[in-house]
Amino acid sequence: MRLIEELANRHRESELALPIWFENRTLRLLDQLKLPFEEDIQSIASIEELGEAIRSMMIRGSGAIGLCGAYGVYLAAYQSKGDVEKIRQAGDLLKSTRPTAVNLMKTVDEMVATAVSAQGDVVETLEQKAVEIIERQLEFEYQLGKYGAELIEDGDTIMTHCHSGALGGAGYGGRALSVIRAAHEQGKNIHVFTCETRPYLQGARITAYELKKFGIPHTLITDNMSGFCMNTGKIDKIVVGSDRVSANGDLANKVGTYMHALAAKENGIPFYTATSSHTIDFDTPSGDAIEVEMRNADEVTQIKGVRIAPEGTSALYPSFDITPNKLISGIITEKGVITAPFEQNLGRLNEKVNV
Ligand code: RUB
Repeated sequence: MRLIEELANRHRESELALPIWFENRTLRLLDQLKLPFEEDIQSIASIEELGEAIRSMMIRGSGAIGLCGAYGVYLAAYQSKGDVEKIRQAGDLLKSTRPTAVNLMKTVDEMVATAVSAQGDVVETLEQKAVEIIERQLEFEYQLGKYGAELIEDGDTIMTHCHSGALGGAGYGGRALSVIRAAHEQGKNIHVFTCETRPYLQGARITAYELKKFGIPHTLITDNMSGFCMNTGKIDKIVVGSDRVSANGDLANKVGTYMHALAAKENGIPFYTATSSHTIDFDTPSGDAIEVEMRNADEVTQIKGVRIAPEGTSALYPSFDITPNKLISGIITEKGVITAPFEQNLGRLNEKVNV
């Protein structure tokens, strides 16, 4: 436990906002459901509790739930004293929580494969692996932030959707906010329009909270205002995160993203997704093969438990939508910015930078 606890201490000293960490041999996470009004830290005692925290959106965002894969499988290893069967079951439980974000699946698979092939002590081997995954994801945030910031000009207003930030990632800025934070740290005078993101309000509750923390000027809009803002010249660029990018560059991201991308195309506004190579799913050929998580209709008919529609109203909540690659100007990754033709250029991702 020493290695993984020291990592959290180091990260806190580097002004990172951590979504999840180990402290005093206990897994802790910041309850994102209570933001921005309360910074409530929850202790997680079991893999079942972690699974429930992910399902309930207490911890969310594709990067952060990817980290849950590393922390969770290590927790199972620690508690079971390295029982590989229990580790595998914990991995399956975590993977069943949210189907769309591919990072969680990949991280769990990497941890379980490490357990299966471990030569020495399974618990120690998995602790080292978890630390490696967390460090790697953080490094990706710095790198993609640097590449993405090159696309941002002094004076730009950037629109983002949902929350693709530090608490949805490894602590620097996740994906979209790593680009924005890096541009701001470079001294560029930027302004951010954040869409509130119905029904869970991640944009209003969490993106606005982080932008305030980073000292980045911002304006909150409701999702249905984005077309007006684009059409009246208020937006220069759009940067969103990504829960999964298929091999041809189609993008699964928080529902509403597709609508913004259509309006961006119509108005000639560059539309970027910030992601990492780990979110590109080469096993999924195109967006129509991505499973879109359907959540409980109560989350639409109620806000924080308060009913906003008549009793008995039926509602639909697809948690994500698919933006086809033809609407995407570039995919910002830790290896550079990928542009069309996406299928070909994503395929060369491992070889080339800035294709
Ligand atoms: C979060 C969401 C974010 C993505 C992308 O979904 O859709 O826009 O996670 O951001 P939820 P990132 O709140 O349902 O988990 O790529 O930074 O994760």
